Amino acid sequence: MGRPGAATVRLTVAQALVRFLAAQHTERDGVERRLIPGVFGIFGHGNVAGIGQALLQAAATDGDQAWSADPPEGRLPYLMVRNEQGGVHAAAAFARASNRLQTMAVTTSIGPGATNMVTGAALATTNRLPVLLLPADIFATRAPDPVLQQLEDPRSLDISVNDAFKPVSRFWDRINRPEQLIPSALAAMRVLTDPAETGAVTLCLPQDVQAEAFDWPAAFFDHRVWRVARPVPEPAALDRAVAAIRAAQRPLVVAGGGVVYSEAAGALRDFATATGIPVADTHAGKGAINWDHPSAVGGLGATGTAAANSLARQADLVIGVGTRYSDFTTASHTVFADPGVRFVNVNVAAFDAAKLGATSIVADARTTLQALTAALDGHRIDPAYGREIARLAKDWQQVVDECYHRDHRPLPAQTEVFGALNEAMGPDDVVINAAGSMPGDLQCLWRASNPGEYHVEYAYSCMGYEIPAAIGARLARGERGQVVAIVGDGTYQMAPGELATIVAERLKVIIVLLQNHGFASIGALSESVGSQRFGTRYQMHEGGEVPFDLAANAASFGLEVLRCNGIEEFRANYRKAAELTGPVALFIETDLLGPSPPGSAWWDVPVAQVSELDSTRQALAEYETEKAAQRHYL
Ligand SMILES: Cc1ncc(C[n+]2csc(CCOP(=O)(O)OP(=O)(O)O)c2C)c(N)n1
Ligand SMILES: [Mg+2]
Repeated sequence: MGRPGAATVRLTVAQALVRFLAAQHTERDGVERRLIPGVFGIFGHGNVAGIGQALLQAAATDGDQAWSADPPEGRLPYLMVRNEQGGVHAAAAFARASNRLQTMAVTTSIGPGATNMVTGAALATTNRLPVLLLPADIFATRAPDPVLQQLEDPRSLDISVNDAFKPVSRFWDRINRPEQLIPSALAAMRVLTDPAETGAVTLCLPQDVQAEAFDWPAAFFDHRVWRVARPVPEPAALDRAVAAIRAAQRPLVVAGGGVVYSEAAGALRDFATATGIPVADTHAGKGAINWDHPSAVGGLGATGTAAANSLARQADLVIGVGTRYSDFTTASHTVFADPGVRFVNVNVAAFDAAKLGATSIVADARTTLQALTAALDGHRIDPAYGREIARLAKDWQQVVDECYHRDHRPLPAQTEVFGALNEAMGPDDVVINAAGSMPGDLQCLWRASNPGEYHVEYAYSCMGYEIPAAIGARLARGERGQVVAIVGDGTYQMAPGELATIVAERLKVIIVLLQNHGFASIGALSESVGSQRFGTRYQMHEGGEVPFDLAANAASFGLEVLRCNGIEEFRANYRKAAELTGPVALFIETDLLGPSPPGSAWWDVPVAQVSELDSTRQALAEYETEKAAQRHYL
């Protein structure tokens, strides 16, 4: 195919894909970048001869393997990870830290290498983060079937384990013939770079097809720029939103990740300063408004601040910007309690914009916030409402100070570790976390002055994200600031493997390893649903603590490890860690039982409706009381 007489280039499918990827760029606001500056991966028989050979040719032009988020045109650096899931998490974190304007590809072998990526794909898609997944696949010719690690489905020879990626991908294709790569690669790039559609993009590459040669039209490899749009609000939708905001007595903004990805933090601050409307944030949106801005009221919902939740309960208009309204944000549809509450949602994705029966504006966050600020010129909230916001925000900051400085004994409370970190870290640093009791504490306590400072993955809340995410964040940030990943002992035991990558690549990250001998999070949840912390501690079969030494385990990867006996030593060791040039872990034991920050909203986790246990029956009574407040927003 192609124009008759047009130039062609003879390459394998894998070589063609690598050359194509090395020529893709994004552009927004006049700045052009490489869309995919590198590839993570693990080789096996499915990709070593195809993609592996092609990457060798693309990486080894001058022997210089140094990482750069802007590699020379035509080059595609390769970085080996230790688990394919870690590769996808690192790519997702890289994309998040790049405001979705860049991401990484991940190459794997077939079978287990491929399916190890399914969890990472789900995380990326749930978080609306672009990642390009290149699992190898079984022979398209089927000549040697069943190949090592082939599933074999008697119903259809067309099924492989890679079909498991379909529900967790926003685009999925299998390249069974070389020429299919052209439309498929272009479609893949469109989805990766579309803020409304983005997520995991999966191109399955049968291992024989990867090595097959074909005459490609030379134009397939031209420098290509994907323009990342800033869709403008439709005038009528803007008018409806402005009218709703002008009519509201107690409006509240909910700032989600869309504010961050759109680089709309400045526009949000201007909107809040001009109108006085309070701004609560979600995990993905934290830092979009600086914590000390007069309108900032902190995290919203199940693990939110008393200030944000109190305002949400009485809000008559909620303006959701770039949020997907997870159950943690809405406190499982209980936190917006005014009977007449209405929503105005700004989102690039129509799916999210329409949630909660909203007046929706399907548009870019920055463009829309600027338009709203202009259209609302002169409009301000009632001064009494402003005083209430200031009082609530001030009261909550006092709670934060108490949580940060408790002097809890004999082991410190986790919130004291966060206080020490928050006070030691600056606007150029980033804190990373995803699962356990930590995200909840961080959401209501962490003082962030810009969005880059806070990287908590709480859409998929996936144990095992934190360490690989530190790789992605470091690669995206270059030398800038400290990258600090907070890792619980549960997460650590599940997935410490990418520490090896961190050491091998000499990436300067600080791992804060919190040991509490169990699941503080699920333990507390278990207690609240009447399940008595069953199965949430690390214990020997015959009872007693498991004698692991996670600090020694981390040190065995080649990391510098500093053991911290108490908060003062932690503070001193953080200062040391910041000075070191290589990766370092700070190890500290904390109290499994808290104390935790005061809760002010609910989370729906159903309790057994019949039970032999008093604890469960009691929890059921409480559950039913809370559940009564749950509602639809129509
Ligand atoms: C992959 C995965 N499996 C299970 C869960 C459910 N889960 C959430 S938090 C948690 C325990 C985390 O333990 P740890 O890292 O020690 O943190 P802590 O709760 O002690 O703060 C579990 C099992 C999850 N979020 N992710
Ligand atoms: Mg733990």
